[in-house]
Amino acid sequence: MKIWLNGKIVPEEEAKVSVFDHGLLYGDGVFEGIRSYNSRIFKLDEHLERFYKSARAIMLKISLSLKELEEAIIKTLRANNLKDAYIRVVTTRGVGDLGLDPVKCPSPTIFIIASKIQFYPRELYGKGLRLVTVPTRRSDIESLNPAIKSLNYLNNILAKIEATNSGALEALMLNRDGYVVECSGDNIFMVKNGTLLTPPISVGTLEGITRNVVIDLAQSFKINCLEPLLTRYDLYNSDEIFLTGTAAEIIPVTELDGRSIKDGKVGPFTKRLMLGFKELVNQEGKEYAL
Ligand code: PXG
Repeated sequence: MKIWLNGKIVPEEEAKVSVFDHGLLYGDGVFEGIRSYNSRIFKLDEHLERFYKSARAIMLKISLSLKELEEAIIKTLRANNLKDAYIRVVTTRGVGDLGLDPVKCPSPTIFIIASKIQFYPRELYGKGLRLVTVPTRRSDIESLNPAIKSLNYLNNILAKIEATNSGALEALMLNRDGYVVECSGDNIFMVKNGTLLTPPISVGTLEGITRNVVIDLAQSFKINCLEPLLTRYDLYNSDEIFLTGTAAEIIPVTELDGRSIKDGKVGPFTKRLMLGFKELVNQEGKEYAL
């Protein structure tokens, strides 16, 4: 595998960062996960916009222009001969001393990994995932705003550990007030009486790119979509549940906290949106030649 690191394509074995990099010492940095399908990078502009916004929020300057970063991503895809890829773009505060102070880190580290990823087992897309609510609450907006896609993912990792300990692959996370926020690495949707519902950004949800794609798809299918406050009670009594994420795409949930959702089968709205999503990723996106 070839990695793009600080402006150069290097072999995986040579793609190394310092133990003094604040990305490692403190999780001081931001990242994006992007997909390409059949030589098209899906929602590239949206991902890069979020990347620059995350960096701005933590006062981290990205040395590359948008155009240069786009070129670097395509260069990485070419170097690895990938038509279908999961792309990870990461920038950290860079090398500093053992103190927290980011001012002492003069040059940010930036790297791009392009690889393959299969998030959930294939068969779960046909039969649905088992989800559990975990005790760890999602970070408060006032503490560490989840809108910032930072390298500080311990909140989500704790949730993932709790889900794994309960034998589930994904964790449902609530906020301090007990409202449904999202999962450890995916957004959540439910269907009730033909209406699509997803938690609002204001409860501390990451504004997922896939979440927005699903909202747009619903609109084009004339499916009503709302963003109300949701509780676990609402989810337990829903007709359908599914999760969205760049890596996961759209994955059905057929059980939550031991309750089967409706009849425990993947519902018609989920199926229709999954199909619509599949069509979209093959039509849209920034094309590149290998
Ligand atoms: N919520 C959170 C907290 C995320 O981290 C999403 C929602 C979905 O957003 P997009 O824009 O991808 O539709 C994410 C993205 C992992 C992993 O291994 C997950 C993400 C990123 C990197 C790794 O679970 N999630």
